[in-house]
Amino acid sequence: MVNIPVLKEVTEANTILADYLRSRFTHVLVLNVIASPGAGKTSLLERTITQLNGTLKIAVIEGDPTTSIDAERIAAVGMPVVQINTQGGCHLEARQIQRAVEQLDVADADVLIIENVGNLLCPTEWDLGEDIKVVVASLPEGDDKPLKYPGAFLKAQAAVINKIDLEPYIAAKAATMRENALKINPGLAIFEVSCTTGEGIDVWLDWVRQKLAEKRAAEG
Ligand SMILES: Nc1nc2c(ncn2[C@@H]2O[C@H](COP(=O)(O)OP(=O)(O)OP(=O)(O)O)[C@@H](O)[C@H]2O)c(=O)[nH]1
Ligand SMILES: [Mg+2]
Ligand SMILES: [Zn+2]
Repeated sequence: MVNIPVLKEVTEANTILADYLRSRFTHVLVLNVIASPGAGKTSLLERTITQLNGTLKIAVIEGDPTTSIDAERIAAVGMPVVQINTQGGCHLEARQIQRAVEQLDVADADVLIIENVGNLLCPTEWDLGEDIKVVVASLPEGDDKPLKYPGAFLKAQAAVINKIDLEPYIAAKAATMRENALKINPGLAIFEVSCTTGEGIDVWLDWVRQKLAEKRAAEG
């Protein structure tokens, strides 16, 4: 029980720092991408970067327990990227984002995408100063995931249902996953995509453009 107030203090300090970061992220749309390991976060980033390239400037922060494999994938498509290794830690925290943005030219970017550590539970509880949490859930994980991990779906504004190219081969159905996600959060914007074939990515990108435009309009 002794640990509970300590953890609360840590998350409160995190929230204060996240609010400060958010106040500094003017003119740039910040997305915090949350998903279980292997759902397709990096694949979605690669697609997003490649297809927005030339129209919007993107910067990326990669969170991973140990390697820089994902950061190398992002660098390979020509984007500025900073890797955070959490040394086994299961989520990113605002203090890590603060350090990462010191190494990125965020003021010059239109969209900053943060790939959180692969984990559908605690990343949801740690504010990184983002504008929007995006949850990625892939169909082969099972269409009941929104019901089993409601927190991520409750706090997200958008849910990307990935790997729909596999639907003919598995029992899970995109329509059921969509229904389950909406049961948890009726306000979710839901995108059914395949990062492998590119299906559905255009609709997702239109939404990102729209959210950036809305943020800039609100800033005046
Ligand atoms: N069939 C299919 N495979 C996909 C799709 N998107 C990603 N994958 C595959 O799924 C695996 C994991 O994709 P990643 O993008 O690395 O997933 P991630 O969520 O970034 O994984 P971690 O960073 O390890 O948590 C890779 O083998 C991808 O090629 C898709 O739309 N369809
Ligand atoms: Mg990844
Ligand atoms: Zn954690």
